Amino acid sequence: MLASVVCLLSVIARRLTPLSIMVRERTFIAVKPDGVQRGLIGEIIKRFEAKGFKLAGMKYIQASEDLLKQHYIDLADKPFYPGLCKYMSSGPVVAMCWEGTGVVKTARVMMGETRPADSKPGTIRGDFCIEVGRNIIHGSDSVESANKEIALWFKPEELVSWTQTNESWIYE
Ligand code: IDP
Ligand code: MG
Repeated sequence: MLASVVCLLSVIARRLTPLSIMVRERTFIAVKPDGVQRGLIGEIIKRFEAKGFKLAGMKYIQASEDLLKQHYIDLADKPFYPGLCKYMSSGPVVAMCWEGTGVVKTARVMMGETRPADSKPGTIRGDFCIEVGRNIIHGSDSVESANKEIALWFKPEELVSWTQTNESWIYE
């Protein structure tokens, strides 16, 4: 019952709200240092862009080990944590915020599994890498971690709200 009321309200809200000002879900994606070194920035961006997701923020930075320690804080007790933070801060990364309906989950599907060997061909990790410690891309694993990661990597003014003119060809 509650679910159908929520569904009805969201349908009404969609009818009343112009597509361009609806805030859709956001996720944090990063091309890791190995992805940058291997010349895969364009290939990765291309997939999200072609899918129909909207770029809300992007920066090219060499992140500090402190930022990476914070970013991967949930993995602090893993044996690979120090090496992971070092690898991630060893060269520039492309940090991005992508927006769209269901983008958190869909981006994870597009990325493939954490272990490239378990990733299907057609996914980013399935197509371009071999080892878990060199898996070229990061993507948030939930809406909650996406919000935390976006706030960690971007100041609010670095995120752009803009109208994607082809939106009505991507969403009904
Ligand atoms: P995810 O990137 O698919 O979300 P997580 O479990 O959150 O995977 O791990 C974060 C990152 O830590 C992985 O993308 C990978 O680079 C690294 N990592 C995970 N497991 C291992 C491991 O067993 N050895 C080395 N690095 C690992
Ligand atoms: Mg993760």
